[in-house]
Amino acid sequence: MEPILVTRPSMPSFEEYCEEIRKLWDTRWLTNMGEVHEKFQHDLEQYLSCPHVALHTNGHLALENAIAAMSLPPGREVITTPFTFVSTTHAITRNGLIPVFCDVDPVSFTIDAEKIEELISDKTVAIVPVHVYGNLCDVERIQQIADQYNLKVIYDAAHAFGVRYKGISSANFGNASVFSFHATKVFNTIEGGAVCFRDDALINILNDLKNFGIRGPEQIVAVGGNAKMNEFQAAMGICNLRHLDQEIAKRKLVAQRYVEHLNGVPGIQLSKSQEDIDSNYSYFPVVFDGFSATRDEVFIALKEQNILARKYFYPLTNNIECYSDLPSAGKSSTPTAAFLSDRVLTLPIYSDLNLNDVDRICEIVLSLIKHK
Ligand code: T4K
Repeated sequence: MEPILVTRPSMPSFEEYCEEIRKLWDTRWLTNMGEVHEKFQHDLEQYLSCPHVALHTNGHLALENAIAAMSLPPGREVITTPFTFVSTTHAITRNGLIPVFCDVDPVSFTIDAEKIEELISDKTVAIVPVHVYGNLCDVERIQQIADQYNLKVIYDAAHAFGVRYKGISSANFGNASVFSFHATKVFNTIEGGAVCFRDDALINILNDLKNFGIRGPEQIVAVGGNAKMNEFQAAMGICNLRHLDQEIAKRKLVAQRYVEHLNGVPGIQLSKSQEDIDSNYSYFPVVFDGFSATRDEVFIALKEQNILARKYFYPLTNNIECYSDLPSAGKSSTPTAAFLSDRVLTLPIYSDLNLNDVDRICEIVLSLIKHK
């Protein structure tokens, strides 16, 4: 039997993609902000109702550049969470800043906004919260705190493309929100990412950061790198954007099927839908706490049947070797994140996952219940 992976990229038909890239054989314009790039950027600004989108070659470099664009003095502190893909913590650190780990909320898996203030010191310059699994952070409370203490907010929105809060797209919160368009995301450009923002002053800064600081053939104004999205990536984005709403609707059916089977089972906690938030169902996390089998036993039982769930996010980023010297390193500073990280398993979810396969996955999980 074919393995079932945790995710499977959404793709347009072969013909639709070929149609979109056909013109590149005539123009021979393959990268460096060509026509396809410009069209895709415009399409996204419309879709997200966000005035500015800076396309990037991947989500990680988009996040690094979004943080760099805030011109934060090196050596200062940035409050973030360890319950994330390691990219978040690396992006802060590679900007010469010091991550300070805040615990997460046990229901949303996102930063516990009520624990941020106690971590603010005279060195704090920014908050990098992470929207997790399609759940959004408490964007209103975070903005209040940022305004009160004069802090920048850069959202790692890698999991939140297409998510809306009170009808507002997740692109519009904080000083910048950063998406990943990696193959494994709800919306992909093969690899890719974007910084979304409202402040006009950031346009040139981000363009410089992603294109060597080049403003013209003989004009280099800043120390930038190379993080440009190429035309083939942008073409994939144009195609996938056409189908995104349908893809999310199909994911919702998969998520609902899991809920039908697993909701209310003792020892199994599912992610609760958040008030006023339209999710994108990007991941399906299940917390095994007091279930007949541990998270790792469930993981193995599924693997034996060729079903490859993933432990997103284990290990926590404050528990990996390269961050062990940080003052806030170690699981003990973030007990809720540590608790979740040891117990969470993200089950396979993607738009064309067969509902019969969801039934089978749930059967395997439920077969582990030991009747006394
Ligand atoms: N911030 C957050 C919160 C993130 O989650 C991420 C990325 C980032 C920042 C950085 O954005 P990017 O620079 O990546 O744009 C995967 C993804 O590579 C990564 O993008 C993602 N988060 C992370 C949560 O998951 P791995 O190491 O688990 O990838 P891998 O290769 O094991 O693939 C996962 C599953 O997807 C496998 O079961 C196979 C399947 N797959 C994978 C690829 C690449 C496919 O079916 N097709 C494919 O092409 O990191």
